Amino acid sequence: MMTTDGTKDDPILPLKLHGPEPSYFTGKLEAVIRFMELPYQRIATAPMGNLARVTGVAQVPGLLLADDRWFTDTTPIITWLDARYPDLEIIPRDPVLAFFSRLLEDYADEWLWRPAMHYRWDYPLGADHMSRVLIDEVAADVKLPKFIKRHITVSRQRAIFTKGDGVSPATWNHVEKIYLDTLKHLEAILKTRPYLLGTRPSLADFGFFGPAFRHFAQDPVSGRIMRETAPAVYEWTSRMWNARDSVTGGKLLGHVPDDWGPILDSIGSAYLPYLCANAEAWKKRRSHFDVNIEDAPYRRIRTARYRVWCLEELRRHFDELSDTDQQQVRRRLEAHGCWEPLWRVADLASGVDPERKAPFGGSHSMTGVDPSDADKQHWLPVATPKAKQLTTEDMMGKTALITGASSGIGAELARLHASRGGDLVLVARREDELNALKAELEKKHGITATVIVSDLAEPHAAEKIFAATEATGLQIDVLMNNAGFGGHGKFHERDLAKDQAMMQVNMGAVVDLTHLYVAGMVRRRSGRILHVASTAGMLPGPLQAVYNATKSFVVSFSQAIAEELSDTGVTSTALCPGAVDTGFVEASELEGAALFAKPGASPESVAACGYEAMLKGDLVKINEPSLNFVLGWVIPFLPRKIVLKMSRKGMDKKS
Ligand SMILES: N[C@@H](CCC(=O)N[C@@H](CS)C(=O)NCC(=O)O)C(=O)O
Repeated sequence: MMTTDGTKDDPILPLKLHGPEPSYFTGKLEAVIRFMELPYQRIATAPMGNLARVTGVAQVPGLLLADDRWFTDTTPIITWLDARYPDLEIIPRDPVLAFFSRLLEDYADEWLWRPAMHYRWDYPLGADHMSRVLIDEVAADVKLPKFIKRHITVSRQRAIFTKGDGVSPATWNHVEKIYLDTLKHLEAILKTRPYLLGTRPSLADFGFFGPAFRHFAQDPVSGRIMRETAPAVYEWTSRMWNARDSVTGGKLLGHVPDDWGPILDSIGSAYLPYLCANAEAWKKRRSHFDVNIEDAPYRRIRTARYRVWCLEELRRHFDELSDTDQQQVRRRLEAHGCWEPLWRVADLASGVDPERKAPFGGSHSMTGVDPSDADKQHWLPVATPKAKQLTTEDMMGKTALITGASSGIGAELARLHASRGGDLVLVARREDELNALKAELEKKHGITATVIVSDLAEPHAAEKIFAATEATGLQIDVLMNNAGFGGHGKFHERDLAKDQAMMQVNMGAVVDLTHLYVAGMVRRRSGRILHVASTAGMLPGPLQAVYNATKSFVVSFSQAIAEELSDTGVTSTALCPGAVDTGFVEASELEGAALFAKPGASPESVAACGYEAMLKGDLVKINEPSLNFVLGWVIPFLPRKIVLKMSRKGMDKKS
């Protein structure tokens, strides 16, 4: 994979590293990529939910390879890169040294996180500085005044990462001691050699570099302490940023020198006991737990599933060693009090990455947020883009399922969709009519139409339709719930079975089909739903009591889900036509009703109006402007009794 001029020729390059500049783990991975001399570009990411949708977890960094694969979680990413470029020996080839490197990396990743967050967010100097930097990097397009964005950011970070992670007046000193001791121990090491395990950087260096560079060296309070008390660490931090395989050269030591003793002691007395308490809490499914660490009383620490996995990984790395290496590692771990806590908690089962897919696919974030909540992962309210207005061209190749498609508005909707190059699933009871429409549209527009014969009055009709489209692998991009019928007469004199069937078709099937198909649309973040309701849904209907109530249900249901779906790329539109010239009047026993005395709108014009409203993502569309005015501006201001009388008049039949 090396070209003759020394550059790398690899289809995964160049890399795109997504993460904000001040991020601990983004800095860690960036240093690895720089050392490996891989071409890359860093991209600030906003909002977090966008990254979560592609990586599966709401955390940074996310790494995009040039072959379009996304990676997440620096530990497995580094393992993967190390295997791809083995000559660079990021992870030492000596198995014992490799084990300790992983242990040190893990300690730096997880145990130094708390003091790093503490210095950044608990000191006003740190919080003030970093909230300014962070909102510009990740929340520039959030439409709020900056001081509010900064306030929300600081409160959120404290709630999750300091206070929510057990930092309190009672543990403050202990948390700071972790940092001060780390500086002291690293200073002693770095006074004797340029890198932590020799004269070239390796996994342990990159692990400690994460907190050291982006947090400790740069944040105002911890930075000042580092400059004043640990100049060798300060120098090493810059050296790491500048390290390049081709110029750095150097060698790794063959063993972990004794100067690592104090840090290994701290792993035994503090980090591993914390991991054990966390693992116990996870086993009991507790969201928070209390633990005393080196006499510091940590209370209500958030349980981190990811850190149960960290412990599992350490055990796995040990188990994978040869017998002699295991003995050597064990002796060293025992000497520093690490052996017993490594195994203290039996039967770990984090369930993180059971198929060992990392770094592909999401793991778990430290905030413990379920990946399925990924969309919510921005701590500031992000202005969610309105679902895009579609043009008719956008319908090309999109499949629409239309109920009641054999005639009237349904058939016209099918014709419209086909004329825009969209495929169809035509649903109705009358097979012959459906087949005729299928033949007509396939011939005329070269689209594919699938016929499903179904009586939506049957309770499980929607499930059967869904099973049929699933079985044939048909993805429904557009759902048009058009089927429906009415009925005339006084409610108490009508056949109840007819009204029950009407409720099933007009409401039950609508809810069922929408529920079954909307999930896939949300997942794909794209979809259109059109409900053919009625102006009857906007007022009670004496002599059509159940019908108007069913349409009122549809108008209400469609609007409510439209709001729920507002940030998903899916829209729901209720079309409310007045009288239309279809078979509806006959099928609904309405011949002679005053309202239908004059000719109604043509099904073509109503379908065109509804289809366009659906493309725009309108909430409610009334096809006639005059009706729109009466229903919106007259009826609501009239006394109810008068409205009912007017409505009844429209339904009265001349005898
Ligand atoms: N184990 C992960 C940890 C990544 C991580 O926790 N990153 C932090 C920022 S440095 C994050 O995304 N936090 C989520 C948040 O702040 O909501 C890794 O190594 O990549």
